This record gives sequence, structure tokens and C-alpha cells, in this order.
Amino acid sequence: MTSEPTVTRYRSIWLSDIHLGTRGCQAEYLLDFLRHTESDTLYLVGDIVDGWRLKKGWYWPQSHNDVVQKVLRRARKGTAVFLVPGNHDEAFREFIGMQFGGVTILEDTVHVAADGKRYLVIHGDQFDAVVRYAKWLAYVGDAAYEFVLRVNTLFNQARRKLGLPYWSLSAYLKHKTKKAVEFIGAYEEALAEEARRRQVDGVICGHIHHAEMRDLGGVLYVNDGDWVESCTALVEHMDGRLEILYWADVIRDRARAAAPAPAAKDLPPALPAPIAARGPAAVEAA
Ligand SMILES: [Mn+2]
Repeated sequence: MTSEPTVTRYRSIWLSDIHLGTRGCQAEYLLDFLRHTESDTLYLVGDIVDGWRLKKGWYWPQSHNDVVQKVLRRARKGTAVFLVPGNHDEAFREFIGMQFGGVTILEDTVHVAADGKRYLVIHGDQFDAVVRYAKWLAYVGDAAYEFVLRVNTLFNQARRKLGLPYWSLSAYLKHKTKKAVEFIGAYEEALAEEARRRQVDGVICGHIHHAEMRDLGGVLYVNDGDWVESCTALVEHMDGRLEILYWADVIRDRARAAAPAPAAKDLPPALPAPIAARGPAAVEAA
């Protein structure tokens, strides 16, 4: 018997860089995320569908269709869904201000959080030109990058067979590259500067496939990451607090919690009464 998934409701959810239509897309992880979450508002912050890749050859497995269906279903059920196009799905930019299937397409927008904080929501590719190390970014979408993502997928299929959790090989390689690290820093600064210029409290973006949340000179820089490497989403709790969810970790922890309890003979001897009285947290920490 399969039990109903436990669904967590958030005020808002941000997803970007899903790259549907590419082999690198971790659609199964995203479907799991969509099964376990709900929100009043959902922002799709660009590069949702990879038009560049689809032009070169059609790749559209059932799981990618399921992602689209789940998103449209949310829009029908009352979630306010906004699509902010990115460079890989720039075709949507011709439809700014229009609504399709309950999804409103916007060039960028300002999100007002429950605590009154205002965040600019934008994909981020608009700032490639002002970033000195933009050359590195040219690799996002090209054959070498796609090859790394392909290897990453195969690598993780093998890890799953061995019962090991998801681990992003491509994200690891990227962070080992000095140029990439320099680029990320310059990109973050350019986005933070735009937030300052627009007089908002922070910026929520995607594009560089690197989830992050930190203060940059008084504005909050938030990147919701991606679903080709790190499988990350940004959520807003009901009180306005923002949090990056690393979904591969959530799946791993859930699997651990669901693992059958060890047989009595494998358990350590019973705890002395004072420790047991402090409850399960104290036991875990021990
Ligand atoms: Mn992009």
C-alpha cells in the first residue's frame, strides 16, 4: 500500500533552470518536489523549457510532460503562477503581459513577502553583458556542458542502484574552477546592484545554476538554483522567511526515516533513565 505524500504548504515557491527538453533535466526529483509541496504563489524564474536544445533535436520524455501538467494543474487549482522567461526560453518574451492556462508571463516582477520585504524577481541573463567573466557562461547550453550533465545523470543512476543519494558531479566540477567562482561572484554583485538601483530589499534570480542566499552590501541576494545539477527550490514560509530547499537531501532524509527499524539485537543497550527522560532529541545528539 502506498501512503499519500505529506504535503507542506508555503506562501511562495520559486523554481528556475529546469531545462525541460534536455537530458540533464532531473524531472523525477522535481516531480517528487511538486508532489510534496503547495503554495499560494509559484514563480517560474526562467529556463523552464530549453528552447535552444529542442531546436537541435526533440527530446521530451513523459516525465517532462508530467512536470508541465502538474504546474498547469496548480494554476487551475488556484495557485497564482508567474513565468519570468530566461535566455533558454526567450521565445516566451514575445508574450510578456499575457496569460496562458492560468500562467501569467512577466519580464520581471517585484514580490512582496509576508513581512513586507520587497524582492525583484528576474532570471538574470540580462546581466551577462556587465559581467566580466561572462565567457564561462557560454558553456551553459553548449556541448561540453551538456556532456557533463549527461555523465552526471548516468553517474547518479548508478549511485541510486547502489542505494547512494544524489550527488551533483557537475556542480562539484564547476566549483573547482577558478574562473567559474570568479564569474559567480561578479554575477551576484551585478544582481545585487540592480536590486539597489530599483530600491528593493533583495533580488531573487536563477541562471547560473548555483543556489545561494546572502547579504550583499545591505540587499539580500537569493538564487533559487536549478534542476539539472543541484535540485534546489526557494520557498517563502508563511511568516516571510526565505529558505533554499536542497531536494536531494530531503529525499535522502525521508528514505533514512522510512528505513526499517534495526532488529533488537543490533540496538545499543537500553539508555539509563535520565537520558531517556530528555527525549528523542537528546538520544539523537548522543
Ligand atoms: Mn539562463
